[in-house]
This record gives sequence, C-alpha cells and structure tokens, in this order.
Amino acid sequence: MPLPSSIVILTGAGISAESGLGTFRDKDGIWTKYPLEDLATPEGFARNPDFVHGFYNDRRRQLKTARPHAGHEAIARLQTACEAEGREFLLVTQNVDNLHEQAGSTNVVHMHGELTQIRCMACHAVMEWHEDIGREVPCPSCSEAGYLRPHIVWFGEMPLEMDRISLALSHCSLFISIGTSGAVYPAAGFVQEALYAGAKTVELNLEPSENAHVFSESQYGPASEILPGWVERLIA
Ligand code: BV8
Repeated sequence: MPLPSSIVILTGAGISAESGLGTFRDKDGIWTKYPLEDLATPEGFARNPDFVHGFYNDRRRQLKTARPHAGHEAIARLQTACEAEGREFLLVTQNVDNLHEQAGSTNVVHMHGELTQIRCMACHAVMEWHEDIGREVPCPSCSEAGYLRPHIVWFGEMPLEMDRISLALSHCSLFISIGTSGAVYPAAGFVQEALYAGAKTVELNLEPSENAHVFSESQYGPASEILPGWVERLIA
C-alpha cells in the first residue's frame, strides 16, 4: 500500500517520558510540582528571572544524558521512507528537548521553542546555548547583560512557525498525534484542522487524550512499544 501523500506528526511530552524527561500533566507531572504561572509565563519571568532560569537550566542539563528510544527512531524512519518516495512529511513537536534530532529526524518544527536556544530581549538575536544562563551573562551578540531569556514559548506567547504548520495541515492526508494530552492550544486544535482537510487522524498515546473522540483511529500504550510496529505496518 503506498505511503500517504502528506503526513503531519504532532508530538508532546509523552514521547520523551521513557527517555527520562518529565511530562506536565501526568501524576507527578512538572505542573503538579511547579507553579505554571511562575515558570511558563512572561509575567513569571519578569517577577523572578532567577527562578525561571534555574528551572530551565535544570531541564537543559537533563538533556545531556537523555537519549531517544525506539519510538523516536521509528518516527525518523518514517520520515526517511516518506522523503524517499517524494511524500510530504512534517514533524511538529511541542517539546523543547532535542530527542527527535538525536534519533535522526530533520527539519523538526519546535513550536514551543527549544531548551538549547536562548534569545536576547535587547537585540532579539536567537542563539544556540547548551550551558546554564542567568541574568549576569552578557548577550554574545550585543554584549548587553540582563536581557537573555530561554527561547521558549510561554503561555500567552505566540507559538513558532504557525503559518508553516497551518499550511501543512491544510493539505495533509494523515495526521498522527503522539504523546500529548490535548490540553494546550493551538496544538490541541491541529487535529480539527487536519479533519477539515480530509485527513485520516490517528492518536498514539499512553491513554486517551482530552480530544480522543476526534480521532478516527487510536492505539494506546507506551510510545517506545507501540510506535515501531505502527510505523512498520504503515511503511510495509
Ligand atoms: C497562545 C513551555 C495566543 C515550554 C508550554 C482557554 C482555552 C483555550 C486556550 C487557552 C485558554 N486560556 C489560555 C489559552 C491559551 C493557552 C492554553 O492552551 N492554555 C491551556 C492550559 C488551557 N495557550 C497558550 O498560551 C499558547 N499561546 O495561545 O498564544 C496568542 C495569540 C496572539 C498573540 C499572542 C499569543 C502557548 C502555549 C505554549 C505554552 N508553553 N511549555 C516548556 O516549558 O516545556 S506548554 C506545555 O504543555 C509544554 O510545552 C507541553 O509540551 C505542552 C503540552 O503538554 P503535553 O506535551 O501534551 O504534555 P502533558 O504532560 O500535558 O501530556 C503528556 C501526554 O503524554 C499524556 O496524554 C500522557 O498520557 C502521555 N504519555 C505519558 N507517558 C507516555 C505517554 N504517551 C506515550 N508514551 C508514554 N510513555
């Protein structure tokens, strides 16, 4: 059976769970331990930048030892198969880790930003950064100190590359949602956009998400266990 003409995949924190990076809304999730308003909003950062820098510094450090699993590798194989047949493929992730890239995925759209990038609020430069940052660190681009922030999309801020994502959704034939609770917009609305485009919609998750009823097909279980078989059946 030929591969679908155009695939869009959306991933969330669930696909990084088995690599040891925390999810947000599961039991013991990040937002059950840390106040979202103080850590993932521009207001929270303005109130206490050191607290927010510390939170993201900890998560950036975790990246150094986190490794992708068979689920990430299956997604990278699917991209290779699609591109070998000239099919369109777009991987959009809500995650700010680099596990998809470590597994071989390319052109990954990080709609909520990346832990390994920082942004200067004085000169607006966005730069690769793998170490801790703090208020005292001068911007490598404009040398101003006190203006660096994580290049992360917080609540109330516009996610990145939305035009590119909407264009891909408007003509996709298969939309696959993996490891996300469907609690955060606009990502949680992508399945509806794909449906309007006439796409087949699939949810692969540990358990039904908040918009599970919208999907035409679903399979539940840990991503490292269910993704490889699901992708092999699609590619075969
Ligand atoms: C915006 C920062 C507009 C990075 C994040 C009322 C109604 C609707 C919307 C809103 C509303 N009030 C406010 C809003 C908008 C708001 C929103 O959606 N709020 C929600 C809470 C109601 N959205 C925004 O503010 C967005 N911006 O709307 O801008 C705008 C318009 C014009 C001009 C300017 C602005 C910005 C949203 C981005 C916020 N940043 N994070 C970081 O620190 O990581 S969001 C945060 O949630 C994370 O980034 C995360 O990626 C994201 C989504 O969570 P999930 O990835 O789904 O993770 P979660 O823990 O929830 O779920 C894990 C899932 O995995 C579970 O289903 C679980 O079953 C599954 N799982 C677990 N283990 C496994 C597994 N699956 C498979 N295998 C496993 N092993």
